Amino acid sequence: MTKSIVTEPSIENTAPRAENTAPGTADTAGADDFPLTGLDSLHFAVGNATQAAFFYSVGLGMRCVAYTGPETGQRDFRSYVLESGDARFVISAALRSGSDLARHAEAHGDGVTDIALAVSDVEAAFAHTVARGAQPLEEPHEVSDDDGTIVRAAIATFGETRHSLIDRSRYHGVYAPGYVPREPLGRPEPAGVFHEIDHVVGNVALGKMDEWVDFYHRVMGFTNMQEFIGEEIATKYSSLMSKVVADGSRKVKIPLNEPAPGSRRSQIDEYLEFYGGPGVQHIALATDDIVSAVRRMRAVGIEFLTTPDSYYEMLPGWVGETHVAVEELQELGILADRDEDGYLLQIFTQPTGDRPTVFYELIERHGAQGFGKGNFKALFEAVEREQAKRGNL
Ligand code: TYF
Ligand code: FE
Repeated sequence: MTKSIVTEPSIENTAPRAENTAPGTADTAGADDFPLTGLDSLHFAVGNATQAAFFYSVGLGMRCVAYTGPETGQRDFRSYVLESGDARFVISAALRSGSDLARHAEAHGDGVTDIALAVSDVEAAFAHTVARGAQPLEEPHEVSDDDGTIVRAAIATFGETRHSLIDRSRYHGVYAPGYVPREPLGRPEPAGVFHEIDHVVGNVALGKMDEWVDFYHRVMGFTNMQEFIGEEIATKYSSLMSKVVADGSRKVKIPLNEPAPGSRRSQIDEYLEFYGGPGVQHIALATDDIVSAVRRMRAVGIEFLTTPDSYYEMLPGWVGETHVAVEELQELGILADRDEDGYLLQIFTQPTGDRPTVFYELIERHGAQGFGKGNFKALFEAVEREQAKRGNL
């Protein structure tokens, strides 16, 4: 294993391969579980990390904990680490043109470069995925400072997105070598608005969803979750198809969308055009108190999709009781859904950047393990109203 000093943010995922095509499987023998312990972090390449960090602090109630940049000896980029409960975002921007980081921001707008996975054995995880056809991006290596050692590697996934594989069990510093502790920005309240990442959604090109589902099955050992948007729902109103893959422990859940051919222009087509290819579409943030979360976010100017009053007239009939009165759900625009195991409350922001690409979901689960199937119609109608306002429907 090679050693190096700070390598973050390494975002290039440019080795030649067919556009949007999941790599084939070199070796499917053996059913060893991919040894995944959870989501380590989400990494963003943005045009202005200083302002984005402020947005995530004030808008999403995250706490800035670490920083690297020119003042700490990092001459090429600034990077802010923000946390909320178990969720960690690393937000980076280049200081001059020409780097991979600058190119990523130029090509895609602000977006996710890396869905970093926590693993207990980086070398085993890397060998496992590469043997099954994953495209290697970074060989396993160690990064160390006085606070310990992080082991990391990376493989490619859809578009220019990567999965870093990270073991930080022997690291005790604030985030990683090269980073220094940083005061919170924007006076965050002690309890954030969310405590973990519930799921991360990828948009892939027309006809590629099953290839990427297959990639997660064969390479990562993920399995399908029940919820999916098939042709029937797609042609009726969603204009997209979707399947959900998850690791064995269900800690990492990745719904994958593709556009559904039809008369309307799919919201996924809109994303693919403006993002410049496949990538992360939305990040669902798990909260224990969606009502307070939405109130706090609305108070600082975060905008959500709107839901017509007719939705709330129908709601009690099929969802029944939740711990929040329907009037309060309606006031805040929160959606509700129920399945055999319980109910969930959810809401979706408008795209949070300039391009109609990345947005956020807040989700409060009370038993239900789905993704809000009962809301798909109302949700996709709301998305399409916004798409029409942008002239993209
Ligand atoms: O993650 C999900 O599956 C739900 C539903 O463009 C959804 O949040 C699916 C596609 C989409 C927006 C929401
Ligand atoms: Fe979602």
